[in-house]
Amino acid sequence: TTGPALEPANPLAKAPVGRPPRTVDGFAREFLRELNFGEGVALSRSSQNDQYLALARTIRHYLMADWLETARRRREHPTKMVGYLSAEYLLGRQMGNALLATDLGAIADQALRSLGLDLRTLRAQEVEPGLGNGGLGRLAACFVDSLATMDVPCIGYGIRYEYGIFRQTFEGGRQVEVPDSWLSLGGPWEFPHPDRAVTVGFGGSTETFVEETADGSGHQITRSRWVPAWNVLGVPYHYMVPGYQNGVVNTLRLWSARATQAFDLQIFNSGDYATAVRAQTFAENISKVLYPEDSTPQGRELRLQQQYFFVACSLKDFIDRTLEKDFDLHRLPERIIFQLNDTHPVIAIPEMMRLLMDEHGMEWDEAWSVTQRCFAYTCHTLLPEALEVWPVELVGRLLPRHLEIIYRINEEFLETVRETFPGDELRVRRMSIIQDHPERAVRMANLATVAGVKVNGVAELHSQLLRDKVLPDFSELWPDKFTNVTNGVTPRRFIRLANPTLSQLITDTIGVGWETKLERLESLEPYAEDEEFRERFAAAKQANKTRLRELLAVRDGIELPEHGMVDVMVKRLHEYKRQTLKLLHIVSLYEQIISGKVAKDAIVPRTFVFGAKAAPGYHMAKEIIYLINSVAATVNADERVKGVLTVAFPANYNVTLANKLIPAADLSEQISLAGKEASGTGNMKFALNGALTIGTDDGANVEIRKLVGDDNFFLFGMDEPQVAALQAKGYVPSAVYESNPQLRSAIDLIASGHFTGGDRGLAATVVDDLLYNDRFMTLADFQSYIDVQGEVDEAYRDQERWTRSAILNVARSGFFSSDRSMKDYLRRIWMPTHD
Ligand code: CRA
Repeated sequence: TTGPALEPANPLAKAPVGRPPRTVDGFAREFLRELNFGEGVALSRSSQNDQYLALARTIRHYLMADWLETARRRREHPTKMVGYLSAEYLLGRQMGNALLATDLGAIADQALRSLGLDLRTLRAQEVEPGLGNGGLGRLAACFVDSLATMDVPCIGYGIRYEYGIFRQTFEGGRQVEVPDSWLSLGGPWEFPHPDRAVTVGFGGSTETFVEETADGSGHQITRSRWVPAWNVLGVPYHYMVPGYQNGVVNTLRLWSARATQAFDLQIFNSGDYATAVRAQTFAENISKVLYPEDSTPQGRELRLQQQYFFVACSLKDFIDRTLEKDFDLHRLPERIIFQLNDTHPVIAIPEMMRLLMDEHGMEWDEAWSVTQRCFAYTCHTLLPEALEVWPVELVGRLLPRHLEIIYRINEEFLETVRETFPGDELRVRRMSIIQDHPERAVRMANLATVAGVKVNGVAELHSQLLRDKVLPDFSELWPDKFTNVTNGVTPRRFIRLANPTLSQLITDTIGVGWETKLERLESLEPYAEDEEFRERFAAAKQANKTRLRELLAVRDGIELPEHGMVDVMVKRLHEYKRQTLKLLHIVSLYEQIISGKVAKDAIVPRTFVFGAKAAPGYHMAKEIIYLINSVAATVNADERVKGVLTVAFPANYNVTLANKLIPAADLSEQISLAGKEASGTGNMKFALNGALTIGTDDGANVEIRKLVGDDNFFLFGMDEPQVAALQAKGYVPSAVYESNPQLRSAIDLIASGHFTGGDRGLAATVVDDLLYNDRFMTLADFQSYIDVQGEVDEAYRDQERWTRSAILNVARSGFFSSDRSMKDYLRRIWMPTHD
């Protein structure tokens, strides 16, 4: 608990915390002080890690006054806050971002130089916090960045996983996962507060008891209360979320699980040390590791424990610590809106009901009225297997009180459905929060939709399909509940930090300030016709390609050619994203050259770059990775295609690598089957960095194409209605194979074992799936893809035209700033009257 307000006699205590001097000497002194007093080493004896840690803490000092001041301001003038509830935050490295936010880059560089150190080397020491899988986690990181930059009060709540997303290595072309021990060399960006730990219960049972109502009428009501069987502690770790050069620093509060003290005592008394230690480990397991599934969660018990753990800590933290002591909880919706980042935190809904009723004495109707105004739900998927359902048996065992509450919410909800649609029991069954088949389970998306103020999809097409196909009954019942907020990305990290050369050119051309007003990029448009600007733009791209070549040579021992198109497909490995379609394109080009059907100099030299992690248990995805690596090895070693086709698959694609790869790309591959990719956010980063997109009419690609124009976007493949029609008609992939000689040659070459050392079996899993299953219609879109890739080649040959298009992509993509996404959330969901 926080102590009483201090009334110290020493006036120094009232002074604002000091800011270190923003001079080279001041910075150097601060750094040495940290090295000496913080790390306990002399410069001459310090390791690079010591230096990195001291540097991180030095930069932190420059943010501290703003952080404390932001917190004070928010406490003294409380307004409605955003509580962003997300199981993932894929933050990326912190140091570069903190230097940018404080505008200390040049000072730090010179100060370190004066001490014989190199800023770039020290920055490269940082292991990025990979506390997320992919798009959803990175989106959360972009959103908190934007909220700080816009000075919107927000607390990001999540889990401090001890191990984030695994580190990917390749052995013999196969993915091998290595634990990501990102904290092993110290966590200089975090502030642990073990004294502010929160207790969270699990298991046990509920009891009912009779109580007189609070109104003094003498009426009696039956209440329920939860008696958990075991507890864990949630220790908050605070992270700074600095706004961009605006003096605002918000907070990200991530929870770490510890065993409770009662627990330790019990152990001590029982004398059973081994059991005690095992139990301790059991408690701490809850925040041990991030589940590495992107979009397709495996419903594990520990995962539900994680979800409940972090939302229980977060709600308690907000109600007990963030609100004033005597705050009337009936007015809670005036002070908080919790945004549910997908279904992962949806158990917060019954938890809020439990807190309001069982701990704060509200009755059902009051509690429900409050709860219904405190949450909004973002759905991030269209894949039915990604909508989480939790077996009733499991919820009942882990969270018995919550299951009771969910049942009651469902009962009252289904009553409404029956009143609105009398006699329609099929509809009732479809809409029920509890499913009966294949097992009794809680449908978390339905629960979130019933309780939420709003439900939003993450791109226009996705929000439409969400209404029409995923939750049609709900959108019929409550059409106004549904809305769209198209995703966005932070221009600070993904343009300014990732692409300094382009950033400089933009600033030289349209002046400063575009980083926070990204729509201003539109004033670059006329420069597409300016030859000098085009030259500088192309030179920036070339510099980024050189930077990538140098990095991959050192990082992965990969040698890239100096010239030619850089064609990039980076994202999680998933069948619906269709990395195999990209692979078929490469194999087809290769096959046509080695068989003499196409002359080597008839095609534009290309470097194909892949980056993708597969969920460790996703067998097909891992086979695809193996096949990509096999094709890469064969193609790169074949003299007949040397200098024309190069395939690079650097291991361990993460935010750090993205920042180097995306700015170097000429072509962005966004080739999911239409109707499957909810939004995509990589697509936006590429367009903003001047890559042209080859893509289907899917997710946010639709909006990118609308904005950049058809002439500056390579559209191919079926659209969603065509996909649905083909599905309905019956899709036979082998028939496509039989009827298309070019496709046949490519698949036959793979099947022959040409890329797998002559072993046909090694390619069979992928080949057989394409021929006899092909759930995501790769073969159906093959010819269209190949044709449009031909157009890409043609366009690239005219470098002037290509650069013009690339410039227009940048100029017209300002819409995709996450600042704009945040404005949309504010207006449409969080503060509907906000302007
Ligand atoms: N896998 C979608 O698939 C989307 C991000 C962020 C995803 C992407 O198309 O851009 O969310 N969905 O909105 C998801 O995680 C649980 O669902 C993603 O990252």
